[in-house]
Amino acid sequence: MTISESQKLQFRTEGYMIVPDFLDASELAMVRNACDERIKAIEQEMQSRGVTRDRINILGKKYFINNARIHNPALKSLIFSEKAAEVCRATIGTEAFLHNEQFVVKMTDTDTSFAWHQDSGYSVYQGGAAPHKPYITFWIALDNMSLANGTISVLPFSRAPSRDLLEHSWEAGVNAMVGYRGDDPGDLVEVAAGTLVAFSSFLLHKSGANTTSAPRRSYFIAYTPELFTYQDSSKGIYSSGDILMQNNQYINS
Ligand SMILES: O=C(O)CCC(=O)C(=O)O
Repeated sequence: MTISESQKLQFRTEGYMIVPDFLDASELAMVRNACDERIKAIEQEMQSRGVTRDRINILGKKYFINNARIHNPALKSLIFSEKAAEVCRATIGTEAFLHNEQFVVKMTDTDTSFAWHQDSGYSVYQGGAAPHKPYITFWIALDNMSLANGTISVLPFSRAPSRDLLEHSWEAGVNAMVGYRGDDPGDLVEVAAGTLVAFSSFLLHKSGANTTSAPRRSYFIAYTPELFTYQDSSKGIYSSGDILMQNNQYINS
């Protein structure tokens, strides 16, 4: 897999780029299976506690499932792959540490949209991370993504209020952090399963509701060019921190 000059240019100027067929058929099947296992596990766990809401998870509606690699180690062959390092090299440079990985699942429901935000907005304004250089998010479509099933929209840097971190605040009505309240609808990203959308953690994005009868699954992996701490530095490093690339050398963790 090579990243073209025009993809790199789009990333630099607009904050994102699209890599079709990032996953081959067997990788796609492996990641989908891992996702389906985690969905079952989170549903059982919430049911056993008798809760229907847990942070931004809503039983039967939407799930954000972190650190799936701990239960499904096969995911590490993708997270710590040479091609992941290649995308990092084309976007954040010569150093890359795992920041976070999670499945984002929207079951059939019209209440599954996700408001405008930057990923670093969640890190800083909800997670308590210290200010940091932008990191890279890999948003990988596990299903064909469309307006109907709640794909993402991005607000390219050239139309955004800023290429830097924006202040985010919690909005109870949408059960999410919000970093943009303007009227630009953004650009809808309709892509096939297996496609990677790689975007800066300072890129505003949102996603719509899933109005179809099938779950809509995405896999999200983020890598950071430098390890950063919490604002309260006594809490230590904010990211997962496993190394993918150091000094431009891919490390097979
Ligand atoms: O709907 C999605 O898959 C995107 C979720 C998202 O924007 C995020 O997890 O930051």
